[in-house]
Amino acid sequence: MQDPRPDTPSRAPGAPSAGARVRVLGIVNVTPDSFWDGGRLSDADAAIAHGLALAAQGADWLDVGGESTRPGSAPVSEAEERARVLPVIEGLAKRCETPLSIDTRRASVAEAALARGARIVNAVAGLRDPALAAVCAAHGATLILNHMRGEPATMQRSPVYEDVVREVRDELLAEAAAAERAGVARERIWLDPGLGFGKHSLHHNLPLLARLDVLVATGHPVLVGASRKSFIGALTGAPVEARLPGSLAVASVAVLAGALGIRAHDVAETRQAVDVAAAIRAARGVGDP
Ligand code: HH2
Repeated sequence: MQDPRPDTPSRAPGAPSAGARVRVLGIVNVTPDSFWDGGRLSDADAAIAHGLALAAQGADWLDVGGESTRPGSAPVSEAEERARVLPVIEGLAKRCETPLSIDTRRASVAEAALARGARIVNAVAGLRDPALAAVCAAHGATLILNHMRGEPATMQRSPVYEDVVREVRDELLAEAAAAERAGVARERIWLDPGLGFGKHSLHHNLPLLARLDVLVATGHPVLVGASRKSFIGALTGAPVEARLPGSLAVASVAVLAGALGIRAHDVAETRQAVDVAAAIRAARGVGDP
């Protein structure tokens, strides 16, 4: 049976239902400088074709971004960001049913994308642009709140936390409450620990994954983006082109901990890993002695 609200998981607050479908967000970066796929999609037509291919591989949502947020990256102008993403959103909205997400820091870009058919806002810098929440509310959009400490240009210099798991949860919950006050329905607000965004490779990213249950226990759906990120390289020595196995390991662990969304470059492989992990999670409690 078709899910009547394909961009919102059906689950009671407090815990993921065992059978909830885990969303795979396929990444469509229309950027010259993203850390893995930068420059591959040279124009809107190439980006649209890539998005359609990811949808065919099993992406539930397509996440279109026009500004790299890799550590050390420089911001792009609003005009440039709009020119990169809006034709792609428009083209994909015409050609496929897969819900589209706009990965942006700017409320103005989110608004323009929603007006052209996007249904989800991936607020990669959270509510640093506070107008983002009202824009989502006005469009009935789903809002992904990603945790970011500092700015991409400098965020990896020396991030400091006393208790990274508690601080990330509390900062995300404060933003979720602000989004609710602006009119976004609670069940449409997703939380993302923001792996690599102002986080030390191992001291911060690993505890956030090991205690993902703390975010899941908030009752908000949780999304995790680890695809090919540098902490996988720090753990394994693998260069970015060889980090798919580590990315699949993180996706599986996150799903077992209750994540309901995984953001990924490699959709076919991630789909399989996520479906297997979700089936194992659903079998908890079956056949207990
Ligand atoms: N990671 C990146 C970008 N957007 N959004 C969410 N919600 N969670 C993430 O972990 C996340 C994100 C960075 O990855 P990528 O888009 O591949 O690279 P770049 O920022 O260099 O474009």
